[in-house]
Amino acid sequence: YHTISDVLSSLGIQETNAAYSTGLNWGTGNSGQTRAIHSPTNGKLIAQVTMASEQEYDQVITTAQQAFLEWRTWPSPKRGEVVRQIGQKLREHKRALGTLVSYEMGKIMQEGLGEVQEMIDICDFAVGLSRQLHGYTMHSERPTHRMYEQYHPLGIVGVISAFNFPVAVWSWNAMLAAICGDVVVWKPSEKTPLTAVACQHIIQEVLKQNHVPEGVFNMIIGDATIGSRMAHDERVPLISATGSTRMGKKVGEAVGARLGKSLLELGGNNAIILTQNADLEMALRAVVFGAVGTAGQRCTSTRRLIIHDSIYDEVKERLLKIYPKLPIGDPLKEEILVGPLIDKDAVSAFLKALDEVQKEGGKLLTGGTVLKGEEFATGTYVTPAIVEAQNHYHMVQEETFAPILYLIKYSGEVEEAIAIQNGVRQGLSSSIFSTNLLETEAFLSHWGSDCGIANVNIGTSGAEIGGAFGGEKDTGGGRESGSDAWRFYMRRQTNTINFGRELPLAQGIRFEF
Ligand code: UN1
Repeated sequence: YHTISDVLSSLGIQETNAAYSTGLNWGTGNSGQTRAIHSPTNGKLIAQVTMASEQEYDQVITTAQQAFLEWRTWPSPKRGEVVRQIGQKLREHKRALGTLVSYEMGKIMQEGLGEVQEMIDICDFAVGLSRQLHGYTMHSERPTHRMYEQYHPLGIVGVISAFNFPVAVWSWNAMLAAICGDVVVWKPSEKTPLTAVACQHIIQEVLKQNHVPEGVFNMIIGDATIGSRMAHDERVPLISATGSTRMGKKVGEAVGARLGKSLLELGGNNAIILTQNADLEMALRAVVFGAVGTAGQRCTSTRRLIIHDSIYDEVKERLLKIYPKLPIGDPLKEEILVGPLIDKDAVSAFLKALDEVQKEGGKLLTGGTVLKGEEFATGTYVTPAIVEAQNHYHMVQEETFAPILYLIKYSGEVEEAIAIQNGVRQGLSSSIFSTNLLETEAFLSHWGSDCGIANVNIGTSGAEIGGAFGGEKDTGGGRESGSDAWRFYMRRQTNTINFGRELPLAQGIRFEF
């Protein structure tokens, strides 16, 4: 593609000013509140969207409710067939959508393509799953009785996604929800609405051709107001939200107050442990990808490096050789490894964190500057930073969504490193590099890493969709994508069937009259 308008027209997008989509139809918005979207890569205006009004929100929810009544009656493999075709469309448009992700969000092209690949992967996964939404059968304590459980569709799933994975997170939720017989109302991040508009365009034809009712895959443009409305809305039994812990607590509270279900995928403060038995070649590749990949804006980004003191100086020296050479710039250029941050607010947060951590005693070893010059005129390009720090520093305890890597030293056994790694409020991803089985197994044991993801000789980011994705503590406890995460998108029903001519009571209770 030569220009972004080539990309848009290859995706069939003429108008970007949509406020909502019901899968088949679009609404242009009547709130009068528009939002201009500028690319963090070059500051150019790429789209103008309109915030959906309260009335439009209600309209979408009503359409979704209607759609659910029909969609839930479709056999799951038939719903899977629709998802299969969506996967095919994503394959066709992988390059265009990946480019748009890169342009709107700022992640490098390789990662933009990777994100679309994750969408394709979850489609494949969901198609297979559509034939195996299974429950258990149990033996009854009563004669001529049978017990089993079934999973039934839940209703509307509200999906609140973040800017950093503007489209993949939707697909992890939406494709599972779809085969489960649910309908989806997606509120993309207000920072990256264009890629969401693109997704709705990509699926639209498939939905039409398969006579999927209007309202199964909905998208609504809005800010926190719409998110909050959805969280409080009893018509939405499940809210799946990705974003900061602050946002997640609000959503969880609102959904909890009405006893709805929430699936929260919140902040991480992910660490890699390097023991004296680490293969440093492998480890350094993982550390650098984890720390500067997506410019440090993944929830799985590596934020802390916990290094045994016997190898500390060597690791530090080698990182300090690699960092200054990292190619920073336009993420659409192939040779670039570090793109911009999402916006200037993110840059301020980056600078502020570095400032504060130095006040606490942290030592800035490299990076931490905002790049200047014509190529970087947006003011969103920064040099990834490495800081020597201690785990208890206030800033080290926080998730700063930017490329800052904290080096932390430990000197004892692996247990000491694990205690440091666990010594934060978040619990998303974790990793150890060691070729010593005693160390790696301790890390994976009951008393090892307390995170939802614990890797050995692999970094903290870049999980495959086949596993359940999510974390503990302040990360929110939700699990999305693979394994049996689908169960959360359904309601479980236990059925007991008496095929005899007596009515024995459970627990042997006698009740004669
Ligand atoms: C996120 O940052 O919100 O494991 C998700 C990873 C990716 C997903 C990250 N598969 O880094």
